[in-house]
Amino acid sequence: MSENPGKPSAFPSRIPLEKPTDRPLSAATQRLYDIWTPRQDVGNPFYTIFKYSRVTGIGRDDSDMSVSRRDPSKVLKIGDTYYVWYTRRRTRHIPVGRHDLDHANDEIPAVDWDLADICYATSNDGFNWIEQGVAVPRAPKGSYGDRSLSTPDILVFKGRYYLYYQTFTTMWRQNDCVNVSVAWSDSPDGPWTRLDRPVVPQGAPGEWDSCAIHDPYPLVYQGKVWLYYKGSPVDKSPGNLLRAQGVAIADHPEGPFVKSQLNPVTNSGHETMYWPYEGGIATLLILDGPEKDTIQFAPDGLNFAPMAHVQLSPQAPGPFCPDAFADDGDGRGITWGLSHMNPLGAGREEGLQIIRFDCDLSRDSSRAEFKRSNLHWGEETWFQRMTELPQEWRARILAEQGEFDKPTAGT
Ligand code: AAL
Repeated sequence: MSENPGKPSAFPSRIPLEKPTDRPLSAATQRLYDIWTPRQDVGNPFYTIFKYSRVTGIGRDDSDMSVSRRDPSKVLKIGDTYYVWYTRRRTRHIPVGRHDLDHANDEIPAVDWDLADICYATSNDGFNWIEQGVAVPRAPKGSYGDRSLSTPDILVFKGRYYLYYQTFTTMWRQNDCVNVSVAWSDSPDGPWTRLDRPVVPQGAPGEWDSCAIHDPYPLVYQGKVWLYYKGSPVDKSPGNLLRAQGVAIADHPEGPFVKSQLNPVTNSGHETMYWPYEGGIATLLILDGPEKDTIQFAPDGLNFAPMAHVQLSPQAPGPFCPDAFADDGDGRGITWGLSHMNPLGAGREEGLQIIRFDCDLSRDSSRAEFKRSNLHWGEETWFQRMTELPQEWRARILAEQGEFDKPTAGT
């Protein structure tokens, strides 16, 4: 109790678990109760750190071709075997890049996910994988989906398997404009039958998803197929919503899909993953937007709220999520999955590798090691390609700081 009854005592070292009403609270302390949790990171079920492992079979490729394996699907466990599907490009040439498209052709890819097929691999432990080969190949030349199939995800619905993927026809389009199609099979090992038509169409001109329907991510929720996706507009100029996620819902995996009127349902996230959590849906938003690197929760699958900030998020993650299609209102969460890594860092994409991430976002695990904060990074982090100050910037900064760096006031 404070010595001076009119003056509230200092904030206690042990954080009250209920929001205090007997004292003024700063905006930050109010957020501790209104947005985050007084239980801090260690007690936040939506907080985790991520730890990464190289995997065999679908990781680093030592062939003499230019190979990229990327954008892994959710991981399924069927019997004792894990399955994953992913984009695989295997070409003699590296991609020319989106600014040199004139030199792309039927042999030379435009971008890293051009001239690709949907491949799959199996594993007994999630670390050591065996590439089984092509699951869904591109369509015959001259038909829908003949250029590239990429960025798959998997759905199991009423005993049948469905693979959704970005479907590029004729040529990779500037701004990565593309729609999503589907193939189905009665076995995870195929054979697969392509539907050869869009199932989630692009938006109308001027709409937020008028250029691209990317990263299809199906779950079964409220008795229907909920397909979350990244949308992007044709016009990428500043001021346009460039990275956001929407959801399209259907009674049947082949559609028709109806886009939610609340779309976009996230305001960030170039990459994402979603998982059922309790009776709602949780998501991790990655890379782009004001809420990047946050884990969010929507009790209705639509209205997401940030629940935790995280660091070094897995990129293009596909979690092992055994209840992704259970629709039992009791989502248990996730502890691992696969993601991809660009060994060259951002920019040049000449061949990505699949890696494994582990975390603790499960209601059934308790792994204190994954609830730590205060992470310190080693030298290779501070001085890697994306984080070391380029020499040209050092020269520019030196040239400008004479003007910017005023003498310290009062000295
Ligand atoms: C990925 C995904 C989509 C994009 C490209 C390949 O990270 O967002 O699939 O088209 O990049």
